[in-house]
Amino acid sequence: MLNSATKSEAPGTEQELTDGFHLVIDALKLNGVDTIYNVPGIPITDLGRMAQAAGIRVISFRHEQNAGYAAAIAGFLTKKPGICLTVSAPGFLNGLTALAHATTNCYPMILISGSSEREIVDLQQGDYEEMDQLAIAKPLCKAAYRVLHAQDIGIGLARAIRAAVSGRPGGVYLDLPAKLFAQVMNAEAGARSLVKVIDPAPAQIPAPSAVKRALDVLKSAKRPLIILGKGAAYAQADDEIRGFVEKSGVPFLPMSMAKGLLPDTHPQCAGAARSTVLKESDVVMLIGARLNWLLSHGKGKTWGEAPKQFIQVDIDPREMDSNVEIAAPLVGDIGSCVAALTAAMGDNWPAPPADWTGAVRAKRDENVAKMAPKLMNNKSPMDYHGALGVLRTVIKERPDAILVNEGANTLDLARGVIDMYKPRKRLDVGTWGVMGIGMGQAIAAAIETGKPVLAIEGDSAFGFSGMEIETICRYNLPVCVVVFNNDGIYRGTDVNAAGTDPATTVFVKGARYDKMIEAFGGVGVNATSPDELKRAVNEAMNSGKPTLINAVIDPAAGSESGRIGNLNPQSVLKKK
Ligand code: OXT
Ligand code: ADP
Ligand code: MG
Repeated sequence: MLNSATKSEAPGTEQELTDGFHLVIDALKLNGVDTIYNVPGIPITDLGRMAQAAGIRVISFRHEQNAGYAAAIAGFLTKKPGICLTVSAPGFLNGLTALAHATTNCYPMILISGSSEREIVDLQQGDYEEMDQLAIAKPLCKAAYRVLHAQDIGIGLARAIRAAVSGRPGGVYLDLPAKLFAQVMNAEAGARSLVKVIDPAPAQIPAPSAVKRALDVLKSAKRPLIILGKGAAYAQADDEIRGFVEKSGVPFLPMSMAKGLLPDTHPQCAGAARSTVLKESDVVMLIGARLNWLLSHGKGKTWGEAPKQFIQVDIDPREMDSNVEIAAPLVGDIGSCVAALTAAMGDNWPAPPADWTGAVRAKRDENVAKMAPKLMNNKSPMDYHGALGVLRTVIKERPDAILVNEGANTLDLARGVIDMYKPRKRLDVGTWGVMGIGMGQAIAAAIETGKPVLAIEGDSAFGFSGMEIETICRYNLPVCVVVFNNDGIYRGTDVNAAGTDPATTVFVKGARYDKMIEAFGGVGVNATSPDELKRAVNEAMNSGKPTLINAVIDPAAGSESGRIGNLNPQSVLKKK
């Protein structure tokens, strides 16, 4: 129902009025927006209050970047744009990193920021929080719009929604100057100006000839491989994807956030034989995954000597040939593409050569067997494998729980050790490898799914968003944060030989992160062994109480930059 105010004018000419505040809220509600992630302040404090009063869930954070990461991952989880609301200039800039992150990761998100007065900003006369926000946002997102008149609020939001979710999803900026909120107009005209976006992300059906080409290449393979990326997880075409992969019989490799699309324990899963399948395969089908740095750009040592042909399924035609030649581009939405592939395979699709699938399975089993004993150790202080062995069982017993994960060693080892069983249950640092997504993602995951959340955080990674544990306690969310405390970034053992300052990568030794959450009424636990960790995490996941566990990890256990130390430039001069 329209929110409106009555204004008395001359007797007998009373009319129902509305204003910018109400129109923004009505437009959001009309388009099914039920949650806003925000930090209040001038000029949007009342917008948040009024949205809450109108039945939208408004989650207030301690820092806009975390609200932004929450909105971004809400977009990934729901296929609807996640909404982040910030104040002008500094609040806007704090939210902007998350908007750029959403765009880079293909998550639909809208950053709505209040802004200062155009007349003053454009003459650079020093308004309160003055900044030309639209110009700054433009290069960092998929689209950017400003609304100057109340009657354009409906259209402005419609444009933002379509831009965020259609085609390749991404971040959109919507600039709402302070003056707009108080603009008044006739309530009925206001209601008519709102737009309900019909079919915001229309199906994009692939051309039959492109489907045939892709299948011809796949059929010709002696050593085929399917790589599933987070675009495939985003598409919410879980049954179609599983049906296609199983019908093909081809080994599949899930990228980090595609883990669980099919269970990591599926007989065709090649996650534990990664280097082998990348090197040895002759035909690689990418489904919602880009050939960026995470796949070594499709070339070089990682991919071995064997000549390769690539099939790529993606909604963005410009992704094709971005790094190497794509023999069979298949452009369309993943649900439609995969359904078309399955249909065109017919009933007698040949299984891939048994020597290939057998070799992949053997390599996988060998790696899994090699890792198994490491996961059973009960060392104190813990090493990564001992601690992760416990958490692996926690997720196995609760396949519906959401796992959030960031850090370097904490990220890379957890990715390999913890099997996922269901789609969109693993959320992590994404394409940029960005630290700081942890608490924002954990909060949004709890809010959007209602499921318990386990956040496995390096101690450095946690520090980027740690203050949001107050938010977790305030909203009483079922989030268990486990801080892998190894006293530093990668390791806690570096020493500064040149002076008394600590080395650049180390933190306060023996810090007790568990004490932080106690300040806000949450449960804090110090765990020094896998047994203690197991007890504490099980209790937290069963009770749903906000919990932070300080997991004491051997400071010498990690390696520089985890699994990507090779990306560090090396000085030709001797290290001082
Ligand atoms: O096949 P092989 O033999 O090769 O074996 C592979 C698999 O087959 C096998 N495997 C298995 N074996 C057995 N069983 C199972 N189930 C199994 N599964 C797999 O294991 C190996 C490895 O498999 P994987 O992981 O799949 O393969 P690989 O080769 O690693 O894959 C390559 C990649 C590139 C795809 C993968 O490594 C990847 O996805 N990497 C992402 C890395 C990433 O994004 N890292 C984060 C950034 S690092 C750095 O930048 C950090 N910073 C700087 C900074 C950042 N990032 N952001 C901001 C805003 N500011 C600054 C900072 C500050 S990290 C960091 C903090 C770090 O300190 P913390 O305290 O937080 O963390 P700690 O390190 O713990 O101290
Ligand atoms: P990963 O990091 O898991 O490899 P990327 O983020 O690199 O995944 O790639 C995701 C890809 O998925 C992007 O190229 C994007 O265009 C594509 N994509 C996202 N949603 C869809 C969809 N619904 N249909 C088809 N492709 C999609
Ligand atoms: Mg650390």
